[in-house]
Amino acid sequence: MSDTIAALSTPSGESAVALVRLSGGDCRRIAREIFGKQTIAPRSANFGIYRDLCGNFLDETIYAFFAAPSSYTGEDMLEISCHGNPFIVRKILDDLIARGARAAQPGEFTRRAFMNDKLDLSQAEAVALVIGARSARALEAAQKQLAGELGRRITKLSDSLMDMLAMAEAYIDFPEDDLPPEDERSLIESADSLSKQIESLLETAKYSHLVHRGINAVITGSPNAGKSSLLNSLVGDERAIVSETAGTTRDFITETVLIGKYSLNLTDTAGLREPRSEIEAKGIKLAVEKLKLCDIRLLVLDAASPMPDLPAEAAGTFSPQNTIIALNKCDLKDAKPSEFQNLSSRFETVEVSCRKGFGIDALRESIIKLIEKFHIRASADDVLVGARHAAALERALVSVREARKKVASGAAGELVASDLREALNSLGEILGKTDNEDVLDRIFSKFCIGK
Ligand SMILES: Nc1nc2c(ncn2[C@@H]2O[C@H](COP(=O)(O)OP(=O)(O)OP(=O)(O)O)[C@@H](O)[C@H]2O)c(=O)[nH]1
Ligand SMILES: [Mg+2]
Repeated sequence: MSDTIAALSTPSGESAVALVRLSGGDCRRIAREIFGKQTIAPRSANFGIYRDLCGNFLDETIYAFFAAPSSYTGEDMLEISCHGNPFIVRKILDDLIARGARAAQPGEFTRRAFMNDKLDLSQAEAVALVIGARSARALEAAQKQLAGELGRRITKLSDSLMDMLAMAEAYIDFPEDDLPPEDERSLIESADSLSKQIESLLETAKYSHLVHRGINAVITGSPNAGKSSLLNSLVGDERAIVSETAGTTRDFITETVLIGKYSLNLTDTAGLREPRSEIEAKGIKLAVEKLKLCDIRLLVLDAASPMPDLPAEAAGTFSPQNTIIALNKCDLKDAKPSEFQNLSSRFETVEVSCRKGFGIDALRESIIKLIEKFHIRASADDVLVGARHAAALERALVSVREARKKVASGAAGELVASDLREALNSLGEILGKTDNEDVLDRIFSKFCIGK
């Protein structure tokens, strides 16, 4: 019987309700002792006075008992909802430990769910993704993974590999026989089809981090062009200082904004020009560093001023795939958007006025268009592959290609089978069909306590 773990599953701090969770063999006994009831119907909400071991009143609570295996972890579980006061929560947790439970490690509830086959490893990882999702697209992808979609795709690939393995192994016992041409053809076709499917999954790894961590976007341009005004317009708040003094922004400011289904980590930076002071020089250096590393750039130009001469180091980072021009101050009488035609023929350009608020929605649309054209595949029915999955898929792909090469060159079935087995092992790692404790420790340590 597993030991019983306990943790606060809601954020610590003041709240209307806090949820304390337990999982393990002692849940039933602990619930009976605390609430003084001999029988507790599983899966029902019960009102109960929480009294500690010494009989002191701690709180009025609602609790629910889940009997194994019909629970999140697959073990007996107890959930106690108390008032969201950190002091009450501390007393309850101390009492639970005095009654024989122990404090849960980060991710330990989900780890137990995985160990008890309630979730495969990709689903367990998805629990953290669902909780951390900050955009509609990230949530869509995380929920699909939690529902087992990645697991199903990997299982399908593994099934095809097993068919191929059976075919290759059939000839291991007869080394003097060559693989019949029709089996050889069938193995090659299967290997090609598998490679294609793995490659298509791997494609999503190129942008899954953009979906989950958000797209890093930098606002850049000359001093006074209206960069901070644009950040404020997109955030919908007076977040950055706006002033008519050129060179106002020095340090960078990052805010997360939602644009369509996507989350953008939007950074306002210092205006680019020949610096007039040491502090401004530092700000510009930081701005250029941010520009070099970001995913997309919003170049703000003052439509009423001539085209500025931007430093080559910054200008060199712009391409039509990663840059949108916001032609600002189009409300001014002397604004001349047509003078920027040279640029607007190459870059997506939107005429805006941060002061009057026009063009901002069009800019949002252009940002979505650019993201979906060059950065994140728009279709929502793909499952997104994370870095750990991608590494395993890459290894599987190498083995499948190697097996194909061997079949084509008439190598012995044994050698082909060995590559196919390697590929199967690599795919197995994605779903956790591995007993590598280090991998599991690494995955679950990223969770918070109580998950
Ligand atoms: N007429 C007009 N003025 C604007 C517009 N947007 C910004 N401004 C003004 O332009 C000036 C500079 O705006 P900021 O947003 O501070 O410009 P910035 O690019 O962040 O400037 P630095 O931080 O100094 O590089 C302020 O006086 C703003 O009020 C606009 O759309 N129309
Ligand atoms: Mg500024």
